[in-house]
Amino acid sequence: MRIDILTVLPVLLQGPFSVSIVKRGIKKGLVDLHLHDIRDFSKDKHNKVDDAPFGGAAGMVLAMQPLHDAITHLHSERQYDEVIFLTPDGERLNQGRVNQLSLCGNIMMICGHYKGIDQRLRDHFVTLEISIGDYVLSGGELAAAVLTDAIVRIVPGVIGNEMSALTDSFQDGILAPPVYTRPAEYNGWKVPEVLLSGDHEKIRKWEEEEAIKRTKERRPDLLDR
Ligand code: 6GU
Repeated sequence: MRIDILTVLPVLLQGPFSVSIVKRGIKKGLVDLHLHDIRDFSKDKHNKVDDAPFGGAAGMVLAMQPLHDAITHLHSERQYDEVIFLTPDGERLNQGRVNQLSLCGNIMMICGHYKGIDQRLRDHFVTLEISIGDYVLSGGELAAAVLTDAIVRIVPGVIGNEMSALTDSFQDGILAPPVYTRPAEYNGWKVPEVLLSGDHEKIRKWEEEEAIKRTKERRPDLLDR
C-alpha cells in the first residue's frame, strides 16, 4: 500500500511515522509512505501557501495554486483509490471505514489548514472526507496521523500476531474485555480465577460476557446497531 500525504507541516507527521507500528510497516516494505510539503509547489515569490477567503470572513484558506499543482503532480504519476480530505465536517471515522481503506493500493490524504481548502478542489479531486471526531484540531495533520496509524496496523503482516488486530475493541463491533498479566496476585489484587483455570472454552465465554457488559455500560450505542 502507498500513502501520499499533502501538508504544509510535514514535520508534524515525521515523529508519529518514525516509531512503533507505522515504522515497522514501512521497514517491512508493506507500506510506502510519502510526505509532500505543499510549500514546495508554490510559485509565489515568497512561497506563500495561504490566501484570504472571498466574502471577507476572518481567517485564511490554503492557497489554490500550490495545492492544485501538488494534487495534479501526484495524479500524473499513479491512480488513487481514494483522495481523502481530513476535515471536521467530513464523515466521522470508524473501524469499518478503516478496514475498507486498508484494502486500498494507493491513498492520497490532503491535510487542511487555516479555514480549509477551496471548495472547488473538494468538488473536483476529493473522493472521501474524513473527520476523526466532534472537536476541532488546528489542522488535518494529526487526523492524518491517526487515520494512517489505524490503517497501517491492520495491513496484513504489519502486526506479527494477526489475531491481535482482530480482537481489538471495535473490530467485532463491541469493546474488548479487560486484560491481565502476571503475577496472578499483585499487591493483594487478584486476577479473576477463571483466567487461571486453563479451560479455554470457559475463558472465551467469560471474555465475551465481560466485553458485552463493558459495552453495555460504556457504549450502549454500539449494541443498538
Ligand atoms: Cl480531520 N481536521 C481538523 N482540523 N479538526 C478535526 C478533524 C480533522 N477531525 C476532528 N477534528
